[in-house]
Amino acid sequence: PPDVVTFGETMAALRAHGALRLGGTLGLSVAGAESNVAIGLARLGHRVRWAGRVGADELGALVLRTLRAEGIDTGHAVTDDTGRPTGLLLTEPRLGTLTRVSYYRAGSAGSAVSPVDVLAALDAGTRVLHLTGITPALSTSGAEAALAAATTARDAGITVCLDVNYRSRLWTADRARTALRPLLLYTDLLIASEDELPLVLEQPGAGESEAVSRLLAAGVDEVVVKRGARGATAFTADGATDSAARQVDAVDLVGAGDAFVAGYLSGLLDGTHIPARLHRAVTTAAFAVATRGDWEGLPTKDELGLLDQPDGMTIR
Ligand code: KDG
Repeated sequence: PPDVVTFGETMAALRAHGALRLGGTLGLSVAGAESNVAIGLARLGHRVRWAGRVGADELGALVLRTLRAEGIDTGHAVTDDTGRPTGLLLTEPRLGTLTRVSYYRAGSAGSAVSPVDVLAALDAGTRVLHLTGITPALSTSGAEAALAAATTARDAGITVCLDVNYRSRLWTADRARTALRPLLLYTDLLIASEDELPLVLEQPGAGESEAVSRLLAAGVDEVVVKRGARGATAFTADGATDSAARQVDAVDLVGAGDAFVAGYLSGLLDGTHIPARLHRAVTTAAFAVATRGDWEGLPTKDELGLLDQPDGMTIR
């Protein structure tokens, strides 16, 4: 069985070099929060299965080929035969590290992912199910798939990881809260950025420590709060553990959160304690921000130590 099962929408990513409205050349790649995590984990040596839906088109073939090339098991991925296309995402670096994203994903194959698609992928012996708050934002069937997977995983003793991953282009905070709150009942490990925490609270007004206490009291074992360049904190019943971020020159912030999750889950799968999980998470996140693309720059296990090398060094 795989160590980790994940699913969600992976799109074709068209990346501009400057403002989109000026035209010019675009680079073609793929992007999806869950598959970014899958790639990060596979590069670190873990067995990962991705079980989303793609269109029966060339871009769907690109998504599956890319994931397979990264060593991810796509045997349970579904190719939609009803004419829904693979979704598309366009990115433009607009100002420094500020990137603007446009989605072309309404009615996509990925958004039609359903409980039947994903339940088949959850083999006994799987250790972690990774979900993000993007999937429930896509469609009713996506929300049902996330909930069905979480309940089934909980029953099977599989650790459920949920990254809130709020996308304001896809839904409102109120809709997100309504859909994500039920998922929390089955979540063992919750990962959120500071500004996303209120989205998973019944009463959004609470401060961070209050919010975290409520989540832990509601049955979440571990709450990890990401603070970007200021690092991250992991909270459990035993207390809080802080980690600073690794200092790198940021060139592209997209994908940093997914890289962080991959590093954190990798540490968890390797049986390390919280400080080591956080250290690996801030390390993989630093690789993501210091390189272009959502996932292309993620490290293999052998490369994790590269950040400890002096700047400007040549490895011969
Ligand atoms: O986390 C990076 C993702 O945002 C990107 O890969 C695309 O999944 C994506 C989304 O829905 O924004």
